[in-house]
Amino acid sequence: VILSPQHPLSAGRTGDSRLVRAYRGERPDTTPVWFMRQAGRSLPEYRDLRVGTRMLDACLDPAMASEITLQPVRRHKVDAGIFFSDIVVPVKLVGVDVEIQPGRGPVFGRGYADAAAVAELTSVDPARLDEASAPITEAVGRTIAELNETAPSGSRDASDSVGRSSTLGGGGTPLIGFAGAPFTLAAYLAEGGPSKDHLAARTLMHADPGAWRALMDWTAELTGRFLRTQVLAGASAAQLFDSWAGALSLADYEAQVAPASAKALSFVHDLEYGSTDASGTAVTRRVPVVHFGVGTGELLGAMHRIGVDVVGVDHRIPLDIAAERVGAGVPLQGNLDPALLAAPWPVLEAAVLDVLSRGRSAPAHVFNLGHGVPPETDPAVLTRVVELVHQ
Ligand code: 1CP
Repeated sequence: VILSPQHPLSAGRTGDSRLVRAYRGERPDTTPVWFMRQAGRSLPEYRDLRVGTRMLDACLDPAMASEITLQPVRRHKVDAGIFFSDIVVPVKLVGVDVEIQPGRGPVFGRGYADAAAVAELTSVDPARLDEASAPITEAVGRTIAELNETAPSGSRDASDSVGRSSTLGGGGTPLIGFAGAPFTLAAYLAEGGPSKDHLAARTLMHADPGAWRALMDWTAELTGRFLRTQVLAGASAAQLFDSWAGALSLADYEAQVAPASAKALSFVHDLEYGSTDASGTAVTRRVPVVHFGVGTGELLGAMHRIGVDVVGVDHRIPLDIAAERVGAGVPLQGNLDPALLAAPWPVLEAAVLDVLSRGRSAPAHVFNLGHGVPPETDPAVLTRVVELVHQ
């Protein structure tokens, strides 16, 4: 499927941005940077806007979701926006009882930890999501309309030898779409809410492999459709968050989880756009996909093998070691320890430079944190980190 001519990738607005170039393995003029959870509670303008609106209502209000997505781009001059939403939004949109409780996270009306519960859940056709996705499509559309006009200065290489920047309609900041990977979503669904060890999901996968496969299959299609909607509406890259995959052994990950994650990504892998390569020859490219998880040092190779372009790495494993584990030729994203955002500047500065230096072990590197921005973070520190990375 070829993306529409108005899509920022097809229209040449984001295809040569620092972010998309790094995601396809090139080294742009400077390392691109964005932060997981860059939108949200660390920003006073976010806290102001959210007063009186519940989290999932904010996600489904296109004007609000778009504004929140844009806030950190305007403030920090990061190289990408990440769509303001949540991994449980598609579950909510097909009518499942779920809310996001402040300070806790997603909480379901019940847990889905046995065959009967899973059968009830999966009786809802995931294709119904497409009819309910209008708020997502509209929020992404509003967001890219503004992002098209907000390229951080120099974010496209001015010295492009084939003059693409000037011939293809100017720069724009890419929007990253995202979705939860089936396991991370299933960890919440099985438990009925947040948990530390995701025991209900890990038990179900062995206690009732049939029910587990049904749950993973359903979740994969639902979350894959959510991701596809965002890309069709204008996202220039996609990130699959398997935040809790680090709770699994490599064997369980490969046998019980990886196939469902690959199925989720099949909903975006067929989306293509026309571009030109460095010699000016016409090429067709796929939308770049990043795969991230927490505590996944042992899983990095397997997480790459499901068929992604970029592996996101948390702070527990240095990028040079991660580069060895994923194998040659794979761009990496990460991995400053979020705890260091509250450290004295000289300590933080040294840590940022260390991440950048280790990132040179990979063919390309997108600077990020090892996990999300802590809510108490001073936003001025994030802006300063962006400036340092860009220097
Ligand atoms: O009212 C609030 O501010 C609630 C806090 C909040 C926010 C800002 C939640 C509840 N979700 C979000 C937005 C969100 N969720 C984004 C926004 C875009 C950005 O990064 O700027 C993203 C990417 C997510 C994805 C998400 N939700 C993940 C994967 C990423 C990660 O952090 O590992 C997960 C695991 C969730 C579940 C979730 N939603 C919210 C919370 C507090 C949690 C985690 C709960 C837990 O610890 O289990």
